Amino acid sequence: MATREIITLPAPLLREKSAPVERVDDELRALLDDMLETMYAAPGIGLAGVQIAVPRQVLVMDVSRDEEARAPHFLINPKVVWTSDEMSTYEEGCLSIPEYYAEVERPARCRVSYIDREGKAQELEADGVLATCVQHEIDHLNGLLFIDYLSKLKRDRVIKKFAKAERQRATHAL
Ligand code: K1U
Ligand code: ZN
Repeated sequence: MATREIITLPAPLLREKSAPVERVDDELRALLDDMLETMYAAPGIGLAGVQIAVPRQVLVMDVSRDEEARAPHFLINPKVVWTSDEMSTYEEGCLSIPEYYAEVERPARCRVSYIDREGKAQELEADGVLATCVQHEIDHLNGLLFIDYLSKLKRDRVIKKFAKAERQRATHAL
């Protein structure tokens, strides 16, 4: 297992749609293991493949707050098949938008179909932070970021701040 670099705004890849996985094999399982290690090291509660510059439909999550009782989820080709009418608001963060947090409203519960790491079709019924997290991660697979749910004013301010930081990094690297 290894940790990988997490790409951040304004990386254009974050706006790309990820490709479906065709085959679940040892190479894919090694990728999922690296993603989990990267997520734990960050630290975070979720990570999509595209965030480590692998634009394939894979995500990992662990919303258990207890290091002694880890509960990792590995989802391949996930699809939201049902969402509740009831909504809930959660203060979200994103490892690709470091140190920025904002409240986002999403369906409070959802059901997601996916392929597990053994290649078997499964469904996940999620509520609470798991429902928020799985929707946030599936958004990544579609090139969406949580800032897209904010007002244009707030979103543009964040994008501008990260674009400026990137320009400064590029200038100092010269
Ligand atoms: O996808 C990501 O960028 C990871 C993101 C997931 C997420 C967080 C909050 C709401 C929805 C989705 C993160 O993990 S940000 C870091 C974070 O939330 C956290 C870090 C350490 C302890 C607990 C939470
Ligand atoms: Zn994110």
